Amino acid sequence: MFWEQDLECMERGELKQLQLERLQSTLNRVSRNVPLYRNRFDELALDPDDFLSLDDVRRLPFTTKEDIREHYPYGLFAVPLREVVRLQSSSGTTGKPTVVGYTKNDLGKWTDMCARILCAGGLCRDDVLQIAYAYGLFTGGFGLHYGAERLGVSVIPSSSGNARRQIMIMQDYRTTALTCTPSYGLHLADTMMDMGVNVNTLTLKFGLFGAEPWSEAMREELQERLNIVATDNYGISEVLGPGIAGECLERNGLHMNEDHFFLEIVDPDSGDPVPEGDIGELVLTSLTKEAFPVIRFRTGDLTRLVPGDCPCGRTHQRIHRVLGRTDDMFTLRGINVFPSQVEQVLLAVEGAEPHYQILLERDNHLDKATVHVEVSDQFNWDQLGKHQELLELVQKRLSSELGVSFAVKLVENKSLERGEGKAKRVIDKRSF
Ligand code: DLL
Repeated sequence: MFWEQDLECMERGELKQLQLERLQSTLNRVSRNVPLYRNRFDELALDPDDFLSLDDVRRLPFTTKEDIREHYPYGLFAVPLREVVRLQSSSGTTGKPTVVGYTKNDLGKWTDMCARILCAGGLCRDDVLQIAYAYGLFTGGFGLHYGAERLGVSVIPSSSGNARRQIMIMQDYRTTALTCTPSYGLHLADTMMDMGVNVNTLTLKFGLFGAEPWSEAMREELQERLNIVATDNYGISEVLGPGIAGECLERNGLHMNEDHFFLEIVDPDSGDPVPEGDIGELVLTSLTKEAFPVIRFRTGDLTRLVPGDCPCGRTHQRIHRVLGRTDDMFTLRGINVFPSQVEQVLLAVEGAEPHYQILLERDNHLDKATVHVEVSDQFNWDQLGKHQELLELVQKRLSSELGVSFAVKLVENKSLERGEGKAKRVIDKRSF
């Protein structure tokens, strides 16, 4: 039922003390080893040894994705590269990369945190877990893989894609649990129907879903169609990857691994803490990371604290499922995309204008994105070959630069609506 009961059910006062000690040691480490943090502390005349209470965190400046990009690739590492044993990257970051590193100790902790999430989601060593997240630079596959092995689960590293093969594996290997994005989970349910597979003949019991926004309605659909108990888990590569927070079987909010992270919910505009229980931006500070600790990292994800004790006995604070983003980033089939990345690609293609609109839809439970791109005013619409050539070029570039495929539609010059203020780049018709 628990992976690390002593830590997961720690008395709150004791937990706060542990957090404070770990915060002090993290602040000391970053101020010694990371010039960005050292300079910021110096500018504000802050001494890490002066942090005597967790509330003092508010005196520290925020860290943003922009800071990480500016110090690409290794500028924010707090240990020499020879101590780093793993490198991973944020999803969809080919255009704007962020690289994260882990020491041997970091990997051990990450593994435990993922084991915790999987255990909270119902798994034990009797289970057979199919991991249908991508393995590679994306943190989903490897992160959960190691956690599952540590838990003693039988792991099937099927990775992402090839839905029919996934279902064949599910039948033959007697998979009892599935982990992937919720949209892929529904796609697998659809594929099962196409293949005439009756879900009742399968051995599935649990589904652990994350890496993209989803809703309660989607949970119900997944539970019903796959005949499983479906839980939500949250992660972000800049902070760790999967394993940051996850639901227990109560399915009423995600327990944050507070012995490893200090969490704040702030007003995205003012940066001030919101009243307890109000919606705001999740800000995370590492408490145990060695290679790549982050201080007050603005995740861009909107959520709120879930009040009250959880009947499961875990004392770690729960957060509500992610309710949205503070920026225009969207998640497409689990891959993060910023409209500015699309813009960069368009700017590099002759004949395409950087006036565009991205339409997001859900087709058969799979995300579909269509980029409407204005062509230059000299474009000759009568030349069919040219039309096809430009379309294919934009499509190819988008998929190779962003790591996820888009449909492309060329439209007349100046045909997309020009607003007074901010251009509306993304129309999201998916319902979460
Ligand atoms: O998506 C890590 C992960 C892998 C989490 C597997 C869970 C399972 P990134 O690629 O850096 O990392 O994307 C992080 O995805 O800021 C959220 O906007 C979104 N996201 C992640 N989990 C959830 C979730 C991985 N459960 C970004 N609900 C985050 C809603 C989520 N959004």
